[in-house]
Amino acid sequence: MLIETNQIEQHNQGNLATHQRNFNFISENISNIEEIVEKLKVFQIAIPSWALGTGGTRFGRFSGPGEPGTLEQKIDDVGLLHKLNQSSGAISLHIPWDIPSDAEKIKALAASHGLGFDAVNSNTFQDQKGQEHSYKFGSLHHVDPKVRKQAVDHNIEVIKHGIALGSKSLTVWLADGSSFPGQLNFREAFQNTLESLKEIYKHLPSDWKMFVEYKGFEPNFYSMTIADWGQSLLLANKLGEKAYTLVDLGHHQPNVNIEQIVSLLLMEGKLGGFHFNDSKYADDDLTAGAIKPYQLFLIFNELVDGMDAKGIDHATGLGWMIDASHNLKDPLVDLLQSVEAIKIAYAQALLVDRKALKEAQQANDVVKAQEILQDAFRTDVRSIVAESRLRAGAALDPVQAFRDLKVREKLTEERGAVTIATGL
Ligand code: AOS
Ligand code: ZN
Ligand code: ZN
Repeated sequence: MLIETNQIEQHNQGNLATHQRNFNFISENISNIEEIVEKLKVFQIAIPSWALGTGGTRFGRFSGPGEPGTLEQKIDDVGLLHKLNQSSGAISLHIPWDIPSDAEKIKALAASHGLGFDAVNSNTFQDQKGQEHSYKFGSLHHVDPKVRKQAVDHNIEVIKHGIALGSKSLTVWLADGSSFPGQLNFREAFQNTLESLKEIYKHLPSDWKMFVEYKGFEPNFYSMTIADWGQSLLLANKLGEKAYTLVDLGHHQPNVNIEQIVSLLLMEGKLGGFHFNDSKYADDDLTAGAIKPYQLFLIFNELVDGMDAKGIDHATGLGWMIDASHNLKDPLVDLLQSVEAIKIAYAQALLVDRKALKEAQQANDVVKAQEILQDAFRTDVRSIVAESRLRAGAALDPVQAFRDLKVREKLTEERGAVTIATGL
């Protein structure tokens, strides 16, 4: 093991006095602090296999040292994250980038790190070597039934890999769309997509979910065939009860009220899960909470409110995942920061005085309602999140521990200084 339990304990010893002072201070003002700490402790955010390396942009890729080159190494990396924060208990695989040659072995390796398998992701946005038909003009929406069939078959293949690993959901994200007016018949593209998804849906095991991810633009710049939550919801409703909408925070135009979308999808029982990231412009895939932490809090505020109203378990009711890419920072550190930001937003949402908020809303007391939300958002909950980690056996300060324990240096020694992780 690259990080030993006693090293985490040592790290915690060094930080304990300060932590306890901070935690005791905040605990005094929160009556249900124990309940909040417990909820945070069990809340896990899955890590996508493609976020473990340096992504780059079309203008270049500056790969980092010690990046994972194999599926085994990717699982090891998520194992390291989980060891440090006990909050990243699952990995989300991408087929064909992560095809497991021996599912049982891969499962055992993951289990040795305490990891499970989150959603499996299909890829019909790139052509693979030896592939018969090209996805240049789309996949599930394609005008040619042969292309659609190839893409459907790929998704069925992905489900099979997922079954072998113990995954319980399939995420479908399509690059399908058009870049010029007139290129596509919108209705036919939508119908073709629906028919293709129906075919895939037939192959979904009964205890699985299908997540239909939408995206406003990119790689197509005039229309995307599943462009927004309305189009995704339309498909999910037509497909059936195992189909849900997946919200990737970066897939909206700037300033869209994502928290309202989340609230209504939850109300309809059609919110399947999340891809967390942050952005200034669109699909920038930056560290969660790096640009708009208040928005992240407001989203969690709606999540907590909506899930409690429906009796949905916070930890297991939805698919929680990060979808990010890294050009500047060490990917592992970036992921630790993202998980922390998500948990901070969740903790703040748990602090909201819902009874008082309801009363303020009923009384049209706008000032009070704003005060209630901002009071929660402006509370420094970092020691509460740290306490939940401490109780789970994780590091009080995962980023500091990562650096002090020289994790990247050790990975570089093991894997080499010039490495390129597979993925976006
Ligand atoms: C693409 O923009 C989407 O966010 C996808 O969810 C994801 O990044 C992709 O499927 C990774 O391959
Ligand atoms: Zn995504
Ligand atoms: Zn994206």
